[in-house]
Amino acid sequence: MKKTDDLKITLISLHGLIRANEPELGRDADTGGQIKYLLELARELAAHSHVREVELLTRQIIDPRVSDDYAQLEEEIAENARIVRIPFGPKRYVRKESLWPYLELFIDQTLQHFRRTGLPDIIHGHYADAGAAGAQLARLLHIPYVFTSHSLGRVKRQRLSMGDNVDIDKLDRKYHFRTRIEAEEFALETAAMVVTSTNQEVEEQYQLYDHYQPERMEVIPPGVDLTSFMPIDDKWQTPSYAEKLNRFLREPDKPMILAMARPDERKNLETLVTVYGESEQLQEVANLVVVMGAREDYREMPKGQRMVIKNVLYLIDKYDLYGKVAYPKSHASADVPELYRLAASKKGVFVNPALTEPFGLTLLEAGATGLPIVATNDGGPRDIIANCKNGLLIDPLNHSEIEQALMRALTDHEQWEEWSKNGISGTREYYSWSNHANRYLRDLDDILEHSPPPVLKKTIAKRRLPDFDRLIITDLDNTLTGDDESLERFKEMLNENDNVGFGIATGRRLDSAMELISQLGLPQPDLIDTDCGTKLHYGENLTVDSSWRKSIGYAWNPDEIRKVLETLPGLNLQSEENQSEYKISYELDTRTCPKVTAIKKTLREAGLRAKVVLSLGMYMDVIPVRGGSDLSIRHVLWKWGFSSERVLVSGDSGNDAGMLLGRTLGVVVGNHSRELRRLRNRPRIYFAKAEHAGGILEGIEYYNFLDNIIIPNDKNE
Ligand code: UDP
Ligand code: LCN
Repeated sequence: MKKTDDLKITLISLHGLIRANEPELGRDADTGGQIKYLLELARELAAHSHVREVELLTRQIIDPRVSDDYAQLEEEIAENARIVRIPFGPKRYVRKESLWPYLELFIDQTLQHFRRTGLPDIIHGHYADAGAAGAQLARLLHIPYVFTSHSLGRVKRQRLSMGDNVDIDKLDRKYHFRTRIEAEEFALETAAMVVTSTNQEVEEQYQLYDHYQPERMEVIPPGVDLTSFMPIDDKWQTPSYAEKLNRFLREPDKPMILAMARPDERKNLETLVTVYGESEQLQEVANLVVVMGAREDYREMPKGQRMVIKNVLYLIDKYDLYGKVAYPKSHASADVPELYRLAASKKGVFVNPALTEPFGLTLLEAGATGLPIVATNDGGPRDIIANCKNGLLIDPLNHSEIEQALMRALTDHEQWEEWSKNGISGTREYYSWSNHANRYLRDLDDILEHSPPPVLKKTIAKRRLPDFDRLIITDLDNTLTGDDESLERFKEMLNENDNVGFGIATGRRLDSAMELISQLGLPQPDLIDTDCGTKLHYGENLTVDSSWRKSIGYAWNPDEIRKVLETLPGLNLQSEENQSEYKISYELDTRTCPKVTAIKKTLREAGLRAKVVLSLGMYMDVIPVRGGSDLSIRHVLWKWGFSSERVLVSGDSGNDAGMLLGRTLGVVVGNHSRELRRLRNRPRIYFAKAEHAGGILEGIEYYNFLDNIIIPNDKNE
């Protein structure tokens, strides 16, 4: 039993630009509240007496277009809290939607990081990308997992598709919604606790997911840094930043309608400018200040953000709003609290008309400085306004409602004073980070008390698989077999190179795999991974991997799975010799069976946890959540301390996909089946022209695997 004394917490957040000082918030669509949330959470947790260390894992970025700060491998956030930047995928800065193919590389790199620095007690993934990667790490290492989505794919997809003439396929391509939603499902399935910011997220947003388990969800709202976001006092003076706004405004003393958000479609800034542009009364009583992050060269911004800014500029021109609207080019992070105070000093209002807003840290910041708010009637704003009573909710698609709410805040002075006061006191009462950390740690206590210690303690890692310095792991059927001549050459290669270890990863059962291995005249494998990544044995005596064996049965309920799948059409159980303890195998009648996604859904809805793997388009294996060649091969490498760069893996069909991903050297043989086509653009996966064992030999040559290994397709090195 582990209590939360002396905790090491690993937070993971992969996209955007994260640095401890002067975070560049609002710079683009990937640098929003999540970054602020994480930095403040890390600081607060690290200050807690129960916590030994907090590390925030993110991506190392080496790119002249961004600051060198993001290239540093480590950076201190506060005492006991640091950012660790893991190199993976392209060195350059890329948008979050382009990170998906590189997550397995992150996982492998992070395993090496853990080997050097020790395992954490808790892994906490943030947003879908780190959500999926963190879940995979947690499953592999058996460390309890916590997930926070920050915003959800299904909800964003729904909201963005509500307008007229929306091309949903285009949206799916742009935002990779399918991948994102699948990642969120996986994170939700793995999480022992989901930390959400509002009740509405639990009740209406997470509810859209198959793995909705409200009993595992905890509403713990974030806080706001109350030392920076203080109201105006007697000593307050107009900040120099005001100059930057005054350049735009004909009557700078007028009240200010302030909006501040990343230039992202979801933030709906165009609607705000339209409402202001069409309202004579709003233009009469107030200026509009739209802060959309900082831009150096507009033309170098990513397309999505450029579009938002272009539309805002177009609308300013269309409604001829010159002299009434300010849209400053840049600001430092220290300017942000001053900006709210400046708006409050002029009896202005903060507006957030986002199409959806899971939380909205800007609303806390405005509230804490005494600036009333008008915000979208959605998750965060609803809770914040219910607690603090510091403004009005609006429908972000209803122009006249937005106009009226803004007018009320700007013209009803008594109301303004009350909202301003309420915001200052309400944020202090309900939204402090220390409350957040106390509740969070109490909940972790609970989770840790009920979790067994991680199976793979660091001490095991010192051992090594014997006698070789590199390892080939290959699938049997149709990869190694199928062409006798090249198989002979493969065997010769093994004979001539004592330093090369030999591993088999197959969907077959151990007995049938061993029979085939001996028929083919192959040497006894050093490692044999059978039954679709559910059983691991080593060496001459087929020694069982006992730590793997102990953990594989987790949440495995084969009788129920069979019963539930019996009800579906087109699923025929394969013969008994293909079934095993941790694998239920079906042959599909592809004319009548449901799609694999529907089969997975049926299992989830029945409360059953399992992985479903399709091979050769017609064979389907159902295995435990902790099984599969992706996890089994990583388990082997982790346990034996083998560097993934010295391991070549080869396969031909769907059940090999998992092990081909990641930092090992992948080879897909020429005769591969359709399921593997999606791996074509992955780094470190070579598609050989030659078929069967000839393809493996081609891959060996490609990586110069028998000599000084080179990795030609690696985009990072
Ligand atoms: N922010 C900023 N400058 C900008 C836009 C936003 O500093 O131009 C900061 C803002 O102060 C807040 C965060 O970015 O701390 C935005 O968080 P919020 O939760 O409101 O929205 P998100 O961007 O996460 O959707
Ligand atoms: C993402 C959002 O969109 C905001 O609503 C949240 O405040 C932020 O993350 C932090 O959780």
